[in-house]
Amino acid sequence: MPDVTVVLPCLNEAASLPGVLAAIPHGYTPLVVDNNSTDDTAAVARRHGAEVVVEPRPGYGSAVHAGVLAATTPIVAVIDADGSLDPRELPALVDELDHADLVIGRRRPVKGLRWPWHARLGTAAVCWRLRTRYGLLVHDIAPMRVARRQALLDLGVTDRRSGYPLELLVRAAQAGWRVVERDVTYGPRTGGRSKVSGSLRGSVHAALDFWRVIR
Ligand SMILES: Nc1nc2c(ncn2[C@@H]2O[C@H](COP(=O)(O)OP(=O)(O)OP(=O)(O)O)[C@@H](O)[C@H]2O)c(=O)[nH]1
Ligand SMILES: [Mg+2]
Repeated sequence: MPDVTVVLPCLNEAASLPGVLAAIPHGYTPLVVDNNSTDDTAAVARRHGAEVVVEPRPGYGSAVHAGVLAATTPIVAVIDADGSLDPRELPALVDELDHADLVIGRRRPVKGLRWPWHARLGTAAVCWRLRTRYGLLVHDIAPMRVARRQALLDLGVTDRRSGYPLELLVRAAQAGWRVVERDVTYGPRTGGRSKVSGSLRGSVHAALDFWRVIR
């Protein structure tokens, strides 16, 4: 059984967390990074058996980085805490680490999923750039990913906002990492409110962050 920490960056995800934590594979360690939530995220996480790390610096990348730093296992996984991705699909990604340095999920929407057109278009544009400029054969922006912890830290990703996963991909390409993409199921968030694609502010921030990394 590989030793894996599942980092869950959270900003007000108390509603979705119980279901997400219940789906963490047996033997994997859930680590919730609470990033200034104003709901019960931290208490709910503890009640459902997760370790909680508090990261006051705002931003998705801040939360992810704090989680990877706090993890003590050789392998780390990162997954959204909104219930849209299924932690039960993580072991299949971890298995691929035999022949890869970074294994990322490619979101395949469930039937009828509302996935805003600007989010799809943004993802497609960014991935086209990753393929043509960085030679990475990817079709999604690594919404769910697994890697070896120390190698990930050594890569030195600096973005602390929404650009984190993209910068990770760019640096992985530059470092000659073997990056493997695998289909994962993408459903609706199971509670709480959207911070990125479902919000104008979140979408504009994400687009600016993406552009900074990829231009
Ligand atoms: N720590 C932290 N996490 C964030 C921040 N913004 C988003 N997240 C987390 O990143 C993940 C993705 O954000 P979502 O709000 O689901 O964005 P989305 O997937 O575009 O939108 P939905 O369609 O509602 O799922 C979730 O687990 C959020 O809790 C942030 O500023 N800080
Ligand atoms: Mg989401």
